[in-house]
Amino acid sequence: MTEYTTLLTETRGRVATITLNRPEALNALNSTLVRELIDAALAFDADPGVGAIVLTGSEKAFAAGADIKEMADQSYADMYLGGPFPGWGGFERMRTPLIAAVSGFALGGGCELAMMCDIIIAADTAKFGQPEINLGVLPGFGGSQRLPRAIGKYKAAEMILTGRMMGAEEAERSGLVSRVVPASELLAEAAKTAETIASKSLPAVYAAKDALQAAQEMPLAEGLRFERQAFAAAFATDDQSEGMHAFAEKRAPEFRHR
Ligand code: CO8
Repeated sequence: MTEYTTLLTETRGRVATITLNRPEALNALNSTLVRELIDAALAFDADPGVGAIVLTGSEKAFAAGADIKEMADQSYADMYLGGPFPGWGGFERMRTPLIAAVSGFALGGGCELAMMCDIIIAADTAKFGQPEINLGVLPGFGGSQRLPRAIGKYKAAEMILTGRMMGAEEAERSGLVSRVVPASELLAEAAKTAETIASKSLPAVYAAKDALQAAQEMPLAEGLRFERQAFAAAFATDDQSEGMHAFAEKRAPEFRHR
């Protein structure tokens, strides 16, 4: 297994876990961490033995944002060329479902990283925010686009324009997180969710993730056409046949692709 300086990785069965590990900076996303995160995530994504990935941080911080000290002296051209963080495209196009397990601060790029995941499970201690306005900038990792889609324009505008943080309960009420659990149960709950996903047919999971992504990106009519095609295409897989016959025969399906 590859050794990283800012991450811990492990695989248990079909579930991989990536733990952000820069405790001295509350997991601030510097160029090394981002490069390692993309490498680790893409390696797991390419491994058919991995059916779901849990992404987590420490008890105090999922990630307190992009590394402000590293960014402070960057120019327009530096940032336009990708700043310290080129290569996000690959991360955003991953096919394996990602579950963010968030405890403590998820701020700025940390909140945006969580929003790049498919599911966000939050500890009751989690705090989400886009405080970039306090630094004289605005969200730059997708926050101004994903946050309003998740929680609506007015709440997103309040957070982005004032920099106010949102606690876990408010985040759940607002639709930013999938579920809130006691902090002590966070990793176990995230692992359980990941194991459930990883037990399904991999082609069906990939297609469902694609369709969910389409819902974020396409107008309704186009998204519905995408879904109709994807649904029909599922009938070209042996897992569809197995899944439906197993139901009729009152037994658990034995998916070939998982
Ligand atoms: N960057 C660098 N270092 C950080 C960061 C950060 N984002 N956050 C915390 N740290 C460091 C602190 O400087 C401190 O280091 P040191 O001990 O050397 O002084 C250490 O972590 C511990 O932090 P604090 O002492 O501040 O801990 P507190 O518990 O008092 O406060 C907070 C915790 C509230 C989370 C506080 O640290 C804070 O406000 N952090 C900054 C949050 C922030 O503004 N985040 C947004 C950053 S900008 C961004 O994310 C833009 C993303 C878009 C990039 C697009 C590129 C293309």
